[in-house]
Amino acid sequence: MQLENSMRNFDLPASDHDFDKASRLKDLPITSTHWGAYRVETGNGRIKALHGFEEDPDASPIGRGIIDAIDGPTRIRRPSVRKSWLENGPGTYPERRGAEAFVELTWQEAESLVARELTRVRSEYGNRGIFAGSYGWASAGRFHHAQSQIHRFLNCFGGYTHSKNTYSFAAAEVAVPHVIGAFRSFLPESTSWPAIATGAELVVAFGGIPLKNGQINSGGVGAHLQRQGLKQALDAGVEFVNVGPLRSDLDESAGSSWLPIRPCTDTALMLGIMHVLISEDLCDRDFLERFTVGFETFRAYVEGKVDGKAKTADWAAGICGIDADRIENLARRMAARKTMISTSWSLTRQAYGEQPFWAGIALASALGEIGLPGRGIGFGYSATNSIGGHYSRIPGASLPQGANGVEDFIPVARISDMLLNAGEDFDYNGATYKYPDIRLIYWAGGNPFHHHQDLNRMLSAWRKPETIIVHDWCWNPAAKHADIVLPCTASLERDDIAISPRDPYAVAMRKAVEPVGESRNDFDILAGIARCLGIEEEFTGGRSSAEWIRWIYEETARRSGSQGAEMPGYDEFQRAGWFKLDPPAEPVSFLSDFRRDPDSRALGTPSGKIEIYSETVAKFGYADCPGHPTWLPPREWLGAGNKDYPLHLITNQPAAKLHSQLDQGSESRKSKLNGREPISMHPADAEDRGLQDGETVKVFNSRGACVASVRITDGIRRGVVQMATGAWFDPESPGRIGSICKHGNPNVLTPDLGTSRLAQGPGANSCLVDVEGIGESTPGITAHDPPELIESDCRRSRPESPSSG
Ligand SMILES: Nc1nc2c(c(=O)[nH]1)N[C@H]1C(S)=C(S)[C@@H](COP(=O)(O)OP(=O)(O)OC[C@H]3O[C@@H](n4cnc5c(=O)[nH]c(N)nc54)[C@H](O)[C@@H]3O)O[C@H]1N2
Ligand SMILES: Nc1nc2c(c(=O)[nH]1)N[C@H]1C(S)=C(S)[C@@H](COP(=O)(O)OP(=O)(O)OC[C@H]3O[C@@H](n4cnc5c(=O)[nH]c(N)nc54)[C@H](O)[C@@H]3O)O[C@H]1N2
Ligand SMILES: [Mo]
Repeated sequence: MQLENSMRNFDLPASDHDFDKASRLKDLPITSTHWGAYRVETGNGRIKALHGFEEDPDASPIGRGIIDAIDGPTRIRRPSVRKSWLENGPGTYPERRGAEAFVELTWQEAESLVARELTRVRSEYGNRGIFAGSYGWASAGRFHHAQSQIHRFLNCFGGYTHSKNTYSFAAAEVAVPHVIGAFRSFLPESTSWPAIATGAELVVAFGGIPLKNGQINSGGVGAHLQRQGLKQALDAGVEFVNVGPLRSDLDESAGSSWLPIRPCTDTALMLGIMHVLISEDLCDRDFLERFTVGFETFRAYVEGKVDGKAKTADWAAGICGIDADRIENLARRMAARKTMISTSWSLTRQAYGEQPFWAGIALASALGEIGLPGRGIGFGYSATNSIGGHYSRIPGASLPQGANGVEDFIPVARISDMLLNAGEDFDYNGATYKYPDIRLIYWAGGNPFHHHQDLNRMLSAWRKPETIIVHDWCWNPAAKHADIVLPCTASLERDDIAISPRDPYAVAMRKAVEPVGESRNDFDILAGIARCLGIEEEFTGGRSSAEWIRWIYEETARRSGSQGAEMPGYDEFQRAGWFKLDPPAEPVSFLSDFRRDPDSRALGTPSGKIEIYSETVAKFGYADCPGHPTWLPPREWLGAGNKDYPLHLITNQPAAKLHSQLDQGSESRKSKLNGREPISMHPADAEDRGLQDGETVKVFNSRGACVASVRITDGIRRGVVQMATGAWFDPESPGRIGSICKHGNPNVLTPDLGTSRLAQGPGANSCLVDVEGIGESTPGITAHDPPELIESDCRRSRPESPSSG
């Protein structure tokens, strides 16, 4: 059975005979990653194996991907500068970014070069000319966290233009606080799996409960809990409904029913369900009265009093592609049974991505079960490992960032807009702002050539700044498209500490191997540049890495102690290697306090209640985000009748890696088909195009094209195709805008549109394409080849520290 664990303990002994091996593993140094904690086995100065942490019942194989990648050909070994930038100065030949050789410098040269360039840009354009939103997941580890480092460094230098919100769920981050008072701070309060097992009878999961995503938690995972949580609920007899274009979004052995909805139409389905509840008098009127505001305004819209269109099950069926009787049936079952609604984060990453979460909250309110044990609403079960966990959170301290002297910001996914439209206005959450004029981009710990949409548009935006500086450990497309590349260490090459507010484990991450080449910790790179700028003392705070790590632990222990949870002393923690906080006595149910006492535990909304209609949002006057949940047909969806691009492309998270990280490693390479990203397709759509399983195809639309390998499956809705994100961008003609990606990065296809004027979040999942066979003419893949590297004169005459790699 799939649920019985496809990947558990992949390197741990299977039986008691291996007890000796198990206890031996416990003596190995421990580390933590966004995909789990591991015991690290080394030999001859190299990583030999990563073994799942003994506390983890469901260790992720993703970790193995590092073994051949850490010192493989993609590793960046020396500070490197794009040739014509070095020869001709900032701003020259920006169209050669991604297509040119790099000159390898000494650290000393590189540090003073970066310091000079930062100083020049600041004096000519001010600090707001520097963009260091630097979005990205980097690595686990509380101290060597790239964003914390770069932000602290630039704050010491006077500041930088920053970015707000995330690619994960920006639409919810901005919209949901208007509805229930908060969003992100509520995620750790999600109703826990044990509460669902005992309190719910039915879970309706919009976007499913994808266990592949539960492998991950930002900042580190002690023990994976999603598979067990789901199993516990199934064993207790809870029924699951998977509403989504992919059957595999909910474990198929769970016996769940599958409603293969058209992508981007969940709001219409929810409105259809709502209409049934209203017309059959199945709403919980007491709940609506006591705990919400604005239901009557919303109800008038649902009943068609506003636009003359009643949002009946028939109306919804015509939009979402689920039969009206199935919609009615589902609505009645949701009203009759104790129901939990889960809304996948993916629903926010589409045009009008604010609506499905707002509609989901309205629906859960109409059912009247918010705040009851195991019922109500949850945002994204198994989107990451932490959602639905029954555990206590460690109140982790982080590296102090200082204050940013620049107020300018962008909503994170408006980066191309900013670069292409300096000085122009943009809307965001009720106000209007101006895009600053960016001259220098500084990125550490993220990969915009992974995460951003419409990469061809981004390539033209990428030509605007005079200088682009990137810290990374591997020659991924972000590094290849930079001017100055500074090689950082991988997390296994440094001591650190893993603490996340979304996990009960603290892990003493141990340096397992020496840094490859001349790579340095981000902290040391920035300290070196700070020295050239005369701000070293300010940046380091007079502490070494080891002293900072101790400081973070002791500050965390102090906070934890003041909340009544004692943590061991630092030396004891280091000896043991890890520590876990005891779980709370009672399973958590989201908003149970509010339900118990709506007056003293009022929500942070203007009314203190759930705002099904928000006067605040209504007053913003945004046609693309009105004052209550509304069906707004996107430009690209299956109902658009687009004959040129008739297939809806879903670009979801990759199962075998985190985003673009370790794409070059063994686990990710195994997930590819003929070396390229697979594209899943319904048999009927393949037949229409005469395509065979495994065939190489071109996926294309008006924005771009990529090569992929077809995987035929009946586990996908007809008319929908799916490609995971994460394949490194690999243009056939580097530097040329519009060149086909040979490797299958789907962000050459996705639209660069803000979800709405409210949140301006990314809208990747509203994307139409077509697919055709390309026969034998398949271009060779070069995604994982490093650029051409040239040694500088200075390096040749004075080689620095010996290279180990
Ligand atoms: N089409 C489409 N696009 C999407 C999504 C989607 O669903 N569809 N999802 C979006 C989402 S939710 C997200 S969160 C983003 C993720 O986008 P990112 O977070 O930008 O992706 P990562 O590949 O995790 O990039 C992290 C980078 O940090 C580097 N790194 C690791 N450790 C260190 C370190 O210690 N120091 C430094 N300097 N660098 C380090 C890694 O090598 C890697 O290049 O993608 C978004 N993009
Ligand atoms: N293995 C792995 N796990 C990860 C990550 C990773 O890169 N790799 N990334 C992590 C990060 S940063 C994030 S933000 C989370 C994201 O977590 P999610 O947002 O849950 O991730 P996705 O895999 O993009 O989407 C889940 C499913 O939603 C479905 N879906 C897409 N569009 C629609 C729609 O319009 N309607 C419905 N009903 N369903 C739809 C898709 O079939 C998809 O498989 O995942 C985290 N977990
Ligand atoms: Mo994300």
